[in-house]
Amino acid sequence: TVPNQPIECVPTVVVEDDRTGLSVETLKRAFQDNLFYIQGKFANIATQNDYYMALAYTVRDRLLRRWLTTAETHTHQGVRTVAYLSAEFLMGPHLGNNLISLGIYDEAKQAITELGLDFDALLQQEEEPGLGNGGLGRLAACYLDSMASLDIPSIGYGIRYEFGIFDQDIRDGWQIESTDKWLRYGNPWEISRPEWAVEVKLGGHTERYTDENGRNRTRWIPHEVVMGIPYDTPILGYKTNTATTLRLWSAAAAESFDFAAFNSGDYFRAVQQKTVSETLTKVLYPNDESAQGKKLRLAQQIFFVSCSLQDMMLILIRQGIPLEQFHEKFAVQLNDTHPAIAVAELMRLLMDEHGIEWDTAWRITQKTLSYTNHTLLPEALERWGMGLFSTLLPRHLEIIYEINSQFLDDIRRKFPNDDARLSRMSLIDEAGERYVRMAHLACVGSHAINGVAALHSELLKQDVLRDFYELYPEKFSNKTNGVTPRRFMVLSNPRLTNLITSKIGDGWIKHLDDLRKLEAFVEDADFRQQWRDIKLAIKQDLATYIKQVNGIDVDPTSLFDIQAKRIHEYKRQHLDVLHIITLYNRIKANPDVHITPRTFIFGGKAAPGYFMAKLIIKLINSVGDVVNNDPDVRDRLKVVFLKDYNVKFAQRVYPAADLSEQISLAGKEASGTGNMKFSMNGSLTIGTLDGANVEIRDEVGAENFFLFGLTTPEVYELKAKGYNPYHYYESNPALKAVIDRIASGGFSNGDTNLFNPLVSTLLYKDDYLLLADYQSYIDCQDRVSQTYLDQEYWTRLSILNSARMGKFSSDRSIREYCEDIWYVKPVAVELKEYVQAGT
Ligand code: GLG
Repeated sequence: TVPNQPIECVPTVVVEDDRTGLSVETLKRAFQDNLFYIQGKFANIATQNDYYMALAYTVRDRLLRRWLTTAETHTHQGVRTVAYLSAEFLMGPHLGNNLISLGIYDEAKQAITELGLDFDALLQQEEEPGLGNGGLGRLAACYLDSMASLDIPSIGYGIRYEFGIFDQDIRDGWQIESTDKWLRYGNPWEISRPEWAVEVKLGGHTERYTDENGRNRTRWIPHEVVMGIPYDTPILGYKTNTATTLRLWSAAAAESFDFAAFNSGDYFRAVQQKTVSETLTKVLYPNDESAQGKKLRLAQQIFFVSCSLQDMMLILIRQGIPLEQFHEKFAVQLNDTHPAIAVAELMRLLMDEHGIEWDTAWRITQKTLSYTNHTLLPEALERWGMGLFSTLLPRHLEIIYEINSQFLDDIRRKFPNDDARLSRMSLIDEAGERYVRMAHLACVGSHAINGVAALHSELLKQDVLRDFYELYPEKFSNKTNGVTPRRFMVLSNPRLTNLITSKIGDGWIKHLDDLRKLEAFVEDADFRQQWRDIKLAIKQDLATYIKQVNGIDVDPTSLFDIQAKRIHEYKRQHLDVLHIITLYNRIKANPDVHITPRTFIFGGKAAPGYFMAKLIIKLINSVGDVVNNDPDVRDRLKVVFLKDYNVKFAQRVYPAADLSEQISLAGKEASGTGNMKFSMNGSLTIGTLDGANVEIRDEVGAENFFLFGLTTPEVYELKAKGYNPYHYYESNPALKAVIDRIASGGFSNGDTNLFNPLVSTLLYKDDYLLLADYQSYIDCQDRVSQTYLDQEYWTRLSILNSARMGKFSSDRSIREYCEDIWYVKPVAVELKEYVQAGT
């Protein structure tokens, strides 16, 4: 069906019209047009969602020319492209961000307002695509924004989960999960491309055969074939013409009907195959930082990896580029081990499907792939039981065995007579039940391995990947995470953005280091007053929201102390709770004691099967019930758990914080990225020397950071010499009183069982050393309370925190990946004769 004459799709001269124009009048007309022709409604019966959709389509139209021109430019110039493979992309709502990137936020707001509608309500109407758990998925989203903004040819590949991360409700203090039906009312941002579908094989067995050239080859006879349908979403860079693609794969049955069954009258069985296939991309696994070894999860991984690699090959084949050049045209980044099966799959495709010899295929594979590790937690390191692996991926297992045998030979040559090393490094864990080790596979098959903060990268080399570092030191580097200031400042904090821009211009939005220019205004009392007024107004807004949703009155002038992130024992939300109870005990002992008023705000989801994390949520709410309602407290302390923390909500929360809690046990949090988002928005940090906190403190200066707790070497040392939490409990009366109040039912109406699992874990196990860090944390919090009393001084620190966060732009991270790992250069996209973004 290819036309004989190529059709000229891109007219050379384009007149601004209702699909492209950026003026208020044009936007209004376009909106009304879309309401009528796309939504099919007259205004009098249109719902809020219809209005949202009409606006979304209006904005999408304005992305399309940039998007298509980007793809065309890249194809035409034969550029090298970054393919970012990630099982999670936690994008957050698209509408506001696209308006910012196009530079028409104010125009759109005016247009919608003039039509008599509530613009903010329309932004809120968007169901965010929650296709990720937390930091890892959000990092992928920030990196797409930066790659587009820096004009880096790139594509994000992932999974189009029909149900993303569950919605969280709180009932009687407990987390209740419900299905995230984000696609219910349609998704205006995506375009499906069924014509580019590919097939993925699963199960079955392999066979040897001799090809027409007399070469021994392998073919895989699968048990099942599933189709992958790509859905594309444009990701426009900030005020540039480059729009990158997020390509998410959805599973479908290869044949919707099994015709044999259909003809024999078994209609039900005929349709069943369809249901089974589609299950593959139904739901995101809601476990942050834990690997669970479930069959469907492995199927999801091979599914999206195979679809993506085949897609890249088709892109080359369509252009007549030989696959021997694969590594020259694509730099494929593995976001954690979830896509690590790419090592075996790329080998398989090159050899079995395209007849390339092993040695060439192996060279291509290693040059193409690079691997980012995101965790040191042993429970998060993926390994797959041999039984499951061989049933689902028989051919990949053969390839992995061959890679392993050559790899082990290599180690034998470099480290003779070191059997312990061989078994530690093998791709197969042979101790007891056999497993495939995905991190090892990723390390062997990649040319570059990186951690996500300086400390984390060091610990990888010393600890988790030490043997690999000794074998290939040249592969290792650090790439400290970053976050996009477009979403997390410009979009979510317009008031602060305008103030900053009024002083230093808007260059900082693309060159975040420019924020340093704010330091010149620290001694300007007017500026400090404006800075404070803005923070107060934002806190007032959050207070209104809290009143609406939680029914709790909070004082916007109190210190907003926020911990918002996934709930996990290593992140130590319960250490924060121990502090709250400490203050409460002080009040109970002496109601007139001086207390700096504080509002403790928590947000975050717990993995549905993670009992301790869910109990921590219950504890926070139970402590809140007591503290918030005790007349002795006199409203000086308030505890709020905000339900259903997600990107949309995070955007409200970061700007409202005075204090950001980054209190993980040193050596456990790979980087953290919320720490960066808070600090950029002028929050101070209380934190341990963990993850990127270390670098944040280096940047803002020790005097602008509330540091407490053991360092990583001290943690190792304490554990080595035998840690006894009970000793801390016995010897610290304040700590004992806190634990006793929980244990004795002080927050559970006298029930001593409810929180017993938490209490006894702390007293007798305490893997995350809460009791060891308790006193240091409390002392530090007392310094925080003292400091907050001097508002002028606090404001100076707040300004300096923002001013010194330049390093933590994801633009900086992406530049480093481009230079050291991907070797990819920016490519300008020209629209010619056309309205440029942001003009
Ligand atoms: C991980 C880590 C975080 C890190 C994030 C992005 O736990 O510390 O900031 O990835 O690299 N699993 C995660 O969310």
